[in-house]
Amino acid sequence: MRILPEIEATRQAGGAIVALESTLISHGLPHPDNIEVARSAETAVRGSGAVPATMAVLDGVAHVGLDDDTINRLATTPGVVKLSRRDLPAALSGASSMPAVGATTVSATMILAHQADIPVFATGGIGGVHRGVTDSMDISADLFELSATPVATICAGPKAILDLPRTREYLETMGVTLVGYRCDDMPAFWARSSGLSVDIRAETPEDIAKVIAARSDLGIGGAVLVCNPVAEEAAIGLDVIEGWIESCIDSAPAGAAATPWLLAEIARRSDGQSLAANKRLIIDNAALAGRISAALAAIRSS
Ligand code: PSU
Ligand code: MN
Repeated sequence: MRILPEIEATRQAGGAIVALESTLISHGLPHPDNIEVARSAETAVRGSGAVPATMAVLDGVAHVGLDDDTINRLATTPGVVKLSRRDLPAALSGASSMPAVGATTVSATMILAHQADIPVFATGGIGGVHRGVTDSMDISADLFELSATPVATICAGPKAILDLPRTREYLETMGVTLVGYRCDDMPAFWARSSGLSVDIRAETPEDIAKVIAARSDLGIGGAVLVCNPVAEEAAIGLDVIEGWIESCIDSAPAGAAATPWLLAEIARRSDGQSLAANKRLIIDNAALAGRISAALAAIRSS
């Protein structure tokens, strides 16, 4: 694992750090929006008083914190592998026949963050139970990770392309603490509400940090999942989104390619409206995560 010196120093001083993922750079957003968002998310974390740690695997080594050249490489190289929990061993094996450059999903980023002792992580929207699950059994590894790994995750809800009621149910069954930041309903990524409730509403980053600290002190593993609805100005109505989804979901590929394909297709069908919402929510989640991480660091040092 290679940790940038600034991140290592912050960690040793008990300062605030926010982990960021890289699948949204390599597979979630088109070029050059992906570079712009990767940089803006890091700037937003800093603006909240924390240090950003964007994760990726490069030439068989886990990187905690990326320089500009590396972000450009992840944003422009075709064929970067999408790494989730199951893929990390091969990517980190050093074996010459294995794919050695990969972008990390929510699950892989949480694993690396936990190893690097980073308790807070920001993404756009989590993966979840896919529509048609009773045939496909397609459930994102993100959900298992949230149930197992103690890294608080800040998101704008599960992606609206998913089966949202079943995703909500899975989170409940697996004991993930679902916190709404100033909202009562679980948001749905591009939309501010899914119509499904969160477990608990919090009004401040400080209160969220207290919940994270309490879960951590319990030692039960698993995550607090913080849902931050996309800003009003960028939000799209769920009924509008549903039309775009229904018009293309039957053509989506199976497996790991499904989510990137649907995000790109819906960006096209929405004339960039979904892309604009996606960009905005990633940056806002990074900013909120920075404030939560700073509040958590204050609790830990008191
Ligand atoms: N948030 C975004 N865009 C993305 C993702 C999150 O705004 O592309 C990525 C995350 O890396 C998440 C992945 O883990 O989508 C989910 O993929 P899947 O459904 O294949 O598990
Ligand atoms: Mn899947």
